[in-house]
Amino acid sequence: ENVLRLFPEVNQNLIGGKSDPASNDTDMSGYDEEQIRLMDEVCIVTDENDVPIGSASKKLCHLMENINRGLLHRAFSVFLFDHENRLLLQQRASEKITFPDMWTNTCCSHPLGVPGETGVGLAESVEGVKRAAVRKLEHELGIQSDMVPISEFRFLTRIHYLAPSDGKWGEHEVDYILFIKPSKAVDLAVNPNEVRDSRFVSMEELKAMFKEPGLKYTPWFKLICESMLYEWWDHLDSGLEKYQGEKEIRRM
Ligand code: DMA
Ligand code: MN
Repeated sequence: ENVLRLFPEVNQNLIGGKSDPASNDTDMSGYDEEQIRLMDEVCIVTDENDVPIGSASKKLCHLMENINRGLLHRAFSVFLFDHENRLLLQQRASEKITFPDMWTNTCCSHPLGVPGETGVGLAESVEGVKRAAVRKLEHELGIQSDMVPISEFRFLTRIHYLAPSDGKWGEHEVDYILFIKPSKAVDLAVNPNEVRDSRFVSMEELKAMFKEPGLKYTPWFKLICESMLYEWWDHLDSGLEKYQGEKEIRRM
């Protein structure tokens, strides 16, 4: 309730919330037209316990001036592996408004305030996030939905973190971590407005890549690499169950 009192722009309808005119006075000149359009997507605003309390535009949710006043939203991070247990990385497009050109995990985005992607309890929220993940794997990487069936995603845990991008934009999210090792090999048809480059890496190759000068990494990917990624990755083919479905939110 506190957060909602601070943000009259936040729509208290969880589903079907319209993008808020009040957030649209931010100067967007100089940014990519398609990425500006995507800033009108409706994100799920949550409290610190990931309980949905409203919806607001992606733009409103990613302005540091709002984040600094406590605005928090729901997100997901997909880690997709191939048959050799190599992880698919992407380099974000230069067109991205937040964290452009940085290397990161396979795909990240937000479940939207639409039927099917908004959940209230954990089980329902996980289902919503998996549907959003299928949608964005297609949009960003051109991975067909039948190559990444909902049943093959494994939800591990939620991570609550805050990270500035530049002075104006940043992230403050409860991020659902999803692993998937599709049973069928995926074909990529990368969307250049979203993704500048992509590559599959082994654990050793990723560790070596971190030492390469000139490459930048997203803060959430770094946080996950520094905490649990390699342990989860080690258990990809056996024993991952014990890490799945964690109820506690990890604060980072
Ligand atoms: C947002 O990712 C989600 C996380 C976990 C940072 P993003 O900026 O790539 O979202 P989108 O692709 O929707 O712009
Ligand atoms: Mn976000």
